Amino acid sequence: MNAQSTPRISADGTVLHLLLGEAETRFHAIWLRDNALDADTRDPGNGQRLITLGDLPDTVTLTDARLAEGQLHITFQPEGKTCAFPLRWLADHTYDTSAPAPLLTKNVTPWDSAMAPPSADLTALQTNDDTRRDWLASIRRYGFAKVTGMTPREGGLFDIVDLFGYVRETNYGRLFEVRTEVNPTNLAYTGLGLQAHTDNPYRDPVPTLQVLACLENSATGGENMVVDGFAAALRLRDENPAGFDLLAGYPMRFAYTGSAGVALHSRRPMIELSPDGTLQSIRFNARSAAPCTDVPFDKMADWYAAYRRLSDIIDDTAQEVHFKLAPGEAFIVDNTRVLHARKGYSGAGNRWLQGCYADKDGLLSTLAALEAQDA
Ligand code: AKG
Repeated sequence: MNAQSTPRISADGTVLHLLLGEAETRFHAIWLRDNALDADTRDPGNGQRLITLGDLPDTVTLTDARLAEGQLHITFQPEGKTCAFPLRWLADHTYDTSAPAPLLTKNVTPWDSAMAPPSADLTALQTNDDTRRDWLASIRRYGFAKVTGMTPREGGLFDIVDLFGYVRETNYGRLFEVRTEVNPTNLAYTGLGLQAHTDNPYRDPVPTLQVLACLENSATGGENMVVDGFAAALRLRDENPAGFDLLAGYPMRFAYTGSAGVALHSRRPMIELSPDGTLQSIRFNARSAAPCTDVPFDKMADWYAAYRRLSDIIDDTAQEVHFKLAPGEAFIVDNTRVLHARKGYSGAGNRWLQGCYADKDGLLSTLAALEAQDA
């Protein structure tokens, strides 16, 4: 079959064979009918599907398939309905592959201490769509980016969230103050060092983005570190595949009951995979780890060994990028992937950060819209 050859329909009419590029690919008749692009199937304005599967015949077959002007035209039976599919659209939506799902999606690149932090100036982000698109794309790729050139002021961190979406308010407020408090409701509000962690693992769903912006940082210490949790998980998998499977295969428990009226609990694995094996998220937070009760007795020792090794990998300076935020600087992390840490601080001077949460769906949506604008 060459590029212009006639598409072929299987003898029972349920499968279409089509040459796309160099390779022949198959589509099921039911898949094509369900995903038809015509105005009776999809609303032309908002793109939403107008039908349910119950509106389709029990058995859908194909009786005619031909190519014309870059489109595939096929006729569905028993409806007798002919629909057109752009070949480009079909190429973007093929599923006829035996390759296993990749461990990382295509827009994700793991990193270690050699990575230079992606960074952009706030005014440029607010005024230049290309800068904003590239900065958002680096958060999608690396799960982390810095912002410079902010005016150090209370609530200034919301300017960062305004670049792509909305704040996720929690029991810590719309924003939270990260500075030493007399009776802290969270160890983050002390001068203690904090091991690299993802925030709020005791929530389900977790806030998928976290922003931390610096207003003052004259104390000694208080540097920040970030660690790619996906890179750490991949390193564990290379060293100890069975340990990786244990952390991915059993739920961990996380809890927070540190302030009145709040009792947050979750039951999720530390390494979360999609059903077909792609790395989806990391939850790691020693402060909020609750007793693990879901690993069978005879696997608990191995589960702990894997947990200990993951913790050691996360603490390895070869995995971490570190920096000291200056007033007017901030960073954002993908809280489903990148862990953040802080060195302890003390002595003269002040350290004052403000933090807030937001969600990645809004960020990815804004990025996709900016990319579509360029396409
Ligand atoms: C948090 O608020 O989640 C922190 O880890 C605080 C980080 C810092 O103080 O730099």
